[in-house]
Amino acid sequence: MRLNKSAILLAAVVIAASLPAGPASASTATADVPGDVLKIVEVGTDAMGADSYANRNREFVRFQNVSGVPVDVAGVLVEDNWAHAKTVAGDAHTCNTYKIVDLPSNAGTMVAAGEYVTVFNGTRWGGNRKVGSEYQLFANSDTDCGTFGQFFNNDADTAWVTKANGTDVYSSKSWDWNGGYVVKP
Ligand SMILES: [Ca+2]
Ligand SMILES: [Ca+2]
Repeated sequence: MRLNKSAILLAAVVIAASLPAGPASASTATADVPGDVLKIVEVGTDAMGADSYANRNREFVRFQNVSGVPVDVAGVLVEDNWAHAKTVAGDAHTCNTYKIVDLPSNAGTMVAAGEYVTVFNGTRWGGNRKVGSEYQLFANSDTDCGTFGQFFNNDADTAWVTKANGTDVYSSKSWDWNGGYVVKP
């Protein structure tokens, strides 16, 4: 059968209009709106008492996959304001930054919908682990970074969760001295 051009064009329009909005298009949409994908839900800004190398796990950033679909966190950066500025500027730095390369109890780097990732600045005997719906990662911040490895300013700073380029921001949380040890959005 031979179709004329207008009939072919009409058929194409009908097919395009009838494509279902499935998971593929949903994930594309959320990827274009990073703020609706990974959201910071809590930041540990100040260890109780004197800040030391031993209690630097009291500094942490916890974020949640709020997109409704699995999200690949390979290359995701967790940084303070100083390191974030350097990343955006393309300046090399090793302090105050953590890049996710793998996840414990996970064959890859996909975080399921609703799950949490917490990056602690210290270490843990046994290393990274998954507890319930939370991945716990330990950055082992160097003692030369910040104050004994504690680098989120207690008085005012910003925690950032971004893609590897730094400019695609999933979430950020700023604080101006809050009188406590953690801040939440
Ligand atoms: Ca601090
Ligand atoms: Ca303190």
